[in-house]
Amino acid sequence: MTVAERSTNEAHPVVSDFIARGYHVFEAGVDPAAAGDLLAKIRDLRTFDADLFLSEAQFDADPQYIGVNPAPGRNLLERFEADLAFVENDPAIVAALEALLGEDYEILLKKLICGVPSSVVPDWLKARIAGNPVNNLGAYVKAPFRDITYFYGIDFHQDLIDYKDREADFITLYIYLHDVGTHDAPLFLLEDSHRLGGTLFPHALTKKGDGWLYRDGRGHEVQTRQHLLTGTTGYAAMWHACTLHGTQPDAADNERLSLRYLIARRPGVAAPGMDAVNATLLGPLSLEATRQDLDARGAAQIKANSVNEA
Ligand SMILES: O=C(O)CCC(=O)C(=O)O
Repeated sequence: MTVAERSTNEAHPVVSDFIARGYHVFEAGVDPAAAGDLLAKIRDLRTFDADLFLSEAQFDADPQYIGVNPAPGRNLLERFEADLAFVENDPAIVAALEALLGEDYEILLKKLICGVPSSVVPDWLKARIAGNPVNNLGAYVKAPFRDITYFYGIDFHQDLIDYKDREADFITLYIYLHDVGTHDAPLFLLEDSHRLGGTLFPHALTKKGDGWLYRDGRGHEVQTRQHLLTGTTGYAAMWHACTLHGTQPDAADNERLSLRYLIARRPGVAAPGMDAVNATLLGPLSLEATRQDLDARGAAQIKANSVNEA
């Protein structure tokens, strides 16, 4: 890369937004018609109702907490590769990814996320998971449906949580496949939270003003502003792997369906945009342990949830 190209990348608004706030919203989003077409195909394949779930007796007969999320060979999006061009080839998205991650960036993971509405979550399950910080429902969903990730809310977390010992050299890209308002379990994102680098989950957050006071346990703190990601079909936003975000349980009658991508610099390829962002962080770029909320089986051992107080 030439010096001129390097300074162009560092000047890209996605890089300055990541440095200033820890995230970037694409003003124009991605093609809403293509998003709507994909949504219709997904809805033809899957009904998001109470039939998704195991019975309590079935679950208790053999609780499985690991291997209950999309993975290669068990990912609904694998059959929609061609339909994802509206995201992956969108010029604004591509330009932003190149500015942050350099050329030839790598998609680590792409999957469909469903925010499951309260009306379809069985009562026995609601009672069990009340107050848990991470309500990923994969463990309770019938095996054939585990090609999507199902959430009933998740407390503020960093996407670094799933990548212990990995550097925060990747971003998350989120696309809404339909309009998402305040009652559709929108993402809550804490501006400036990326500044403290990697910290252990659950995070030390105290509600203050229009945001949260966030401490890293190492002597630093930052006052964050809470930003609600609401928008219309094709809404697109990107954030740093250390940016705190979460969702409340979906109080609406309808599921929320979104695309979630994790995208990284390719090993050995220059990523001056991300390097410039990471040079501004106060804390570590990687962690030996990222969470302390689970027991050895992967079940919740802590009851605590900040985002539900937001
Ligand atoms: O979509 C959701 O409800 C939460 C998703 C999220 O925060 C994540 O996947 O990291």
